[in-house]
Amino acid sequence: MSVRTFVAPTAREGLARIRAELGDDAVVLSTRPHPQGVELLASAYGELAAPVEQAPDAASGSRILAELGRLRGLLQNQLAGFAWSAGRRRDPARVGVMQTLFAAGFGGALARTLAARLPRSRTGESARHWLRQVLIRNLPLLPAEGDPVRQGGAFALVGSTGSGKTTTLAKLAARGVDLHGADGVALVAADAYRIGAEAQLRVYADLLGVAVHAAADANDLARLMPRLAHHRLVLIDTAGFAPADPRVPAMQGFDALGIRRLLVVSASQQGAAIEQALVRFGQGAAGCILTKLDEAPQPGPALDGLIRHRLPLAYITGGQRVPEDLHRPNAVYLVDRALKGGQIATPFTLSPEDWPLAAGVEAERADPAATGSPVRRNAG
Ligand SMILES: Nc1nc2c(ncn2[C@@H]2O[C@H](COP(=O)(O)OP(=O)(O)OP(=O)(O)O)[C@@H](O)[C@H]2O)c(=O)[nH]1
Ligand SMILES: [Mg+2]
Repeated sequence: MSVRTFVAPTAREGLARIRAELGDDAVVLSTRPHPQGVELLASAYGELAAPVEQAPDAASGSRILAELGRLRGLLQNQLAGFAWSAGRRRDPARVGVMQTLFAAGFGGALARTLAARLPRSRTGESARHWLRQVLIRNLPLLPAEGDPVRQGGAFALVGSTGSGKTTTLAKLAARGVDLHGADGVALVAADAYRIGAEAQLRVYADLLGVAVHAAADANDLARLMPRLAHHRLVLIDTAGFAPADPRVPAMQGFDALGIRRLLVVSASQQGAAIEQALVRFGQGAAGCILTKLDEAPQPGPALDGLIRHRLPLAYITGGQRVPEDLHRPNAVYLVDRALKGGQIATPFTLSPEDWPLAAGVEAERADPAATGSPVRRNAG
């Protein structure tokens, strides 16, 4: 079977040429953009249907298998595209929900789940309103009475390197001093083996007038904790690790010492890095602190992770200033920030003409008349 390549200024002209040269029943296997317009791969129907005349030898057998595999890929590509365009025609509101979420950096798993739950009656503005409300309702927040600083107890700040643990701990400590007085708060540097880590904490402790202790390892920490029991709030700074670091699971050992973990996640990280942090550090954590919102043009991936993992948000931070840049989370603000992030034009955002391509229907791109006007990317 021979597959031929045609290049034409438009898909329509390409199809006309294919028909002229290969016959009316020629099969278009795929199309894709080309600097001169569009490139089409096509085969005459008769050739496609032609039976294999002789038993193939081993070499030609594997060539046939390879060709069949390629054809299967092309076909899947086309079918995915047809499904996309059928879905878009049948249910533009549902597709619009997915596009809004993708543009804001939310992932496919959550986008598909939410789009599937969009009530039939919701379209246009009403669908956008529904999406915003669903995100707001599903973003888990620690209630005010569960505020770790107000409630008191021992909390270890854990998370990836540089996520903002020590700076956030200083902000929490300042808040703790406001609520419980300097005597009510103690700090522990549990990453004492790192040069400068304890010194960084001591600077904040001195500024706030609170006690600071160092724990070289888990045994040290176990010995220290009972001695700090009279403090209303004990904040433990830990060393940052990459989520895949083999030392991370040992942090679950804090639980046995009565220390609750607060996962510190930078909102400006990639979705995949946030997901790893949630999976590796977040198991059994009491809550999450989302940092660096001031640096995150698209906090969508972070909200996506919190919603899927049901990890409640305790605080957010939006700057380096201690103690000013620490706030209790507000779901309306965060969801609106995330959806607004979807309106930023970046080279990483899919544009309307990329959507069918991403779904596999390159053919539609070349012939917009066949599908009607493209769905708006941003539902704002
Ligand atoms: N823009 C911005 N910067 C922040 C925020 N929180 C922390 N930082 C900065 O991020 C950098 C790292 O902060 P640290 O608090 O040292 O982070 P860490 O998690 O303790 O780092 P390691 O202990 O090395 O794992 C510092 O320059 C902080 O000032 C924030 O909310 N916004
Ligand atoms: Mg630190």
